[in-house]
Amino acid sequence: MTIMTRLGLGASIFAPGLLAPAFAFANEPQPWQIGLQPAVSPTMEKIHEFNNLLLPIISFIVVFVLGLLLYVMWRFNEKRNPNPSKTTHNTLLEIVWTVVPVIILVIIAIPSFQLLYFSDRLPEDDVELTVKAIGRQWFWSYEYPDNGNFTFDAYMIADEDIQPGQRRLLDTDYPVVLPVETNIRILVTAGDVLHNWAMPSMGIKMDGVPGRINETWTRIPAEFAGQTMYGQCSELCGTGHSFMPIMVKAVSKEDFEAWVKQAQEEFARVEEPTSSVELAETAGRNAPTTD
Ligand SMILES: [Cu+2]
Repeated sequence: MTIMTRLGLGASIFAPGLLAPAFAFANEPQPWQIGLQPAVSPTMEKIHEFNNLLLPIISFIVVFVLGLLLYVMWRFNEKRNPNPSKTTHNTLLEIVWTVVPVIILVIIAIPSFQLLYFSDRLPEDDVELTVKAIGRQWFWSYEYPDNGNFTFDAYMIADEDIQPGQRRLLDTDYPVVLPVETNIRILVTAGDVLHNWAMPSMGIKMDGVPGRINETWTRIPAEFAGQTMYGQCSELCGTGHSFMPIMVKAVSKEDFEAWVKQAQEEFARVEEPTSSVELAETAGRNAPTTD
């Protein structure tokens, strides 16, 4: 299949988004951005909340320690304090500076572990759609096992082929299309070396390991239908590491059904799976656990 036919299919479904990018909001890195991207998943919403807890704590600690340092430099320098105290122990002070950090760490650890387990995986019965991302040097392959198991590759648009409105180093020739308001299980693996499927606005950063399948999940709120999210491979995987971006297009459930129909024809499998990862799956090894 040529790039042109892929673009043709993409354009037929996403013409408004492709041709009039001014109307399409996109979750992507912004120039001089220091905060987090808007949340496009329950996990990312919780990461925002966690960040809002951490930010005041770390800010206070930084200011407090800086203040102590400045005070010590001012008050106890050689000129102002020529005869230093010979004190070596203060039991109360030592207990306080041990117990207070422990309390702070516990306050951080509880929501941290809650978040870790929340982002880990969906209960098996709640999965409504499974999508598999396979990192390769240097592009991503995607499989939709619930929808006829069609598969396609997503390559970065080269600089010389960039169209107005496309993002350099971020747009791919074919986006990963995901429906909103759907519990989506995302499986990540790799065909050659370590890669990492990272989508900041969804709070996902999942290693793709050859011969293993990692699992995570997302659920895109309805208001993001029609919008595009961008991410990048986040595990150094070779010279093309910077050039295998991830482009997710969120669509309504109806648009997803329509896209699946077209994609099934466009991306129908013509050959048997041959990669080592797929062979391993066929042999029943390394399948995601379903306990
Ligand atoms: Cu990679």
